[in-house]
Amino acid sequence: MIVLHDPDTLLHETVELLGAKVRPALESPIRIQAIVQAIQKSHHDLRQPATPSDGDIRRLIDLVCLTHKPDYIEHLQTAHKEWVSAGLIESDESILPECFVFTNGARSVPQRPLDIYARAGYYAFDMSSGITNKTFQSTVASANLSLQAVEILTQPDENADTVLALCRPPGHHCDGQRAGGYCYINNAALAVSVWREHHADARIGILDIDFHHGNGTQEIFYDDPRVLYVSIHGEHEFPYYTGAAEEQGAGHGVGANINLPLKPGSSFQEYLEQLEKALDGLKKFGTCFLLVSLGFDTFHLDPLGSFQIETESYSVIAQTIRRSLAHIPAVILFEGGYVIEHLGSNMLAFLEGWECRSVLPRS
Ligand code: Q9C
Ligand code: ZN
Repeated sequence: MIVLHDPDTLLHETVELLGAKVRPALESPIRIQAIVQAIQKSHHDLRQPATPSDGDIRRLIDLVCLTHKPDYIEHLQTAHKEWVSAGLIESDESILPECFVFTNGARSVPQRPLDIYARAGYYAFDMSSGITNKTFQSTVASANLSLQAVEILTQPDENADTVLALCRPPGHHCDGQRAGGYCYINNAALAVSVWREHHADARIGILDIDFHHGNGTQEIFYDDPRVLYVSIHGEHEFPYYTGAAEEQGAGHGVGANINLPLKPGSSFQEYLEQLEKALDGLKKFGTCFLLVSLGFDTFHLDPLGSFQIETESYSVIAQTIRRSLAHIPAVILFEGGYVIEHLGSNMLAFLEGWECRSVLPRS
């Protein structure tokens, strides 16, 4: 498997609230380091994309702005500098929001605040998405991995059918103008935009198997009939206000959104039943390009998850996906997963199953 990693993804390090305490965020650079170490000791083809030129970055940002509002992206790029200049934080500290957009009985549409302090809350929906002096650089590197992964698939001489992008920060929680859940740029949405440059009318499937509902990805494609978003996630868990089975898409996109919530504590057997439904939906949709938002916070020991899934199960999950959607080109995007000591083995187990190295007896 071709695996893409960029050391710039390690630069972003922020804080979050755990209860009333400010702590280093669980979403940390050692997550990627643990996976890279495991990949280096394996047969997989670990690659670092060439440093993008200014023109490459401009193209990346243009593609990102098909999903995200330019003023939001500008905020990610400039807010930290502005907070430091205004004396609100030291340069090694993190921006955290004070006040989120709230309803005032729909008497007016919320406007972008003039106050830079207030803007942090305008462009976020939670406090797990702090901004540091390195956040934008890491976020661009993460997004670039998603772009490069798709580009590799479109090069015939590469002869690859799947690429894994070790994205960090993750992407599935942020929407067009709000960071949240450790996410700033939606890497899956970017991959869709890149694929569409080559195949304008493609029917694209997104299978989200992070423990959490990918509210951002759902939102971005909610009325899009050509992108099927399917998610298996913990019911009534973060981000709390989305992920119900009743959310099935809107407008032309009705039917192109499938939520498969599972009760906290669900077993691997229960998980596989939902996975079969998910794969059924993706096949019926006529998926010709697959994105997998892959999180290992479904692991039984994960501090942010509650499913009973063990390392070997990831081989079965991956093999079930691959056998069901055989020969469809795929990009796997890394999302959550917070048990550092098990991330490497969980990823290797997943890749082993994906490559169908005799995990399940063939039926
Ligand atoms: N403040 C992903 O797995 N809440 N995001 C953390 C402590 C945010 C999860 C609780 C959980 C975000 C990509
Ligand atoms: Zn997650």
